[in-house]
Amino acid sequence: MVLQKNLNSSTMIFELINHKIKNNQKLFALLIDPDHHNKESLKGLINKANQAQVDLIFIGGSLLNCSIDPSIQFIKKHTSIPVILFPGSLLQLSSKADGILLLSLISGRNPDFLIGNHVTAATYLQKSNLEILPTGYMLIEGGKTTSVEYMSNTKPIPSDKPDIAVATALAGEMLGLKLIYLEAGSGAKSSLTTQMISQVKNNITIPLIAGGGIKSPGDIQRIVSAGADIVVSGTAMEQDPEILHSLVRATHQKE
Ligand code: 1GP
Repeated sequence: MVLQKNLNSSTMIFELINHKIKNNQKLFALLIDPDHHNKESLKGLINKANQAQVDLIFIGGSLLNCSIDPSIQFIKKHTSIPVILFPGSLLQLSSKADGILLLSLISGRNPDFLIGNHVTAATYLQKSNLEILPTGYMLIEGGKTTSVEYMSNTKPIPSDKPDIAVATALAGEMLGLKLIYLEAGSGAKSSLTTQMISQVKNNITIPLIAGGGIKSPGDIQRIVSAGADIVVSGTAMEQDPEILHSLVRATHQKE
């Protein structure tokens, strides 16, 4: 008798991440907020992502003006880069993507973002073919109030308290989360500190994602050298899509 319906069994994205890490490679994730694009700009950005050899595409945002499905279908039509939901809210679920960062906002104490929304979404996710990537999402102070801080109604971890970040990331790993995501917030004034990244990295064994306010090859070099396995950048390409190539190159460059 089958007592348990199979949870989504695909592990393709997770294997890709781990394979790269094992080979000492870093990954670049391009964050696309569909609200900030029309078809033409999206097509241009996807072409650039293909040429630059972006590793992953994250899709999501704080608000949503329209259904996310058409944007994902459009992106998937033009690239084979894995498309992963990075949902700002339950409105951003879509079975058209390849996977989902199932974010638990472990730096905060808002039950909706720790477990509540997950309960609401669980049956939908079970029926979808999305690869589930359970992620400990940690908001770190980035020099200004960011959308995620405001929308999630949670306090970020102070940027000069790496010990709190380490303990939070450790707790996330001990709870069985598969990735840790340090987030300074989209458009953060200051990106994550080297000290915070390296201390978290030195204390966990699961892959580390870093994002928020990363906009130059120099930022990327600093962040990957500090120990991030995956760097995420979005706003920089909205301001100047041409910069994508140099950001990906800096990520892939061997130290
Ligand atoms: C991903 O939210 C960030 O972690 C994206 O930040 O838009 O500042 O690149 P930027």
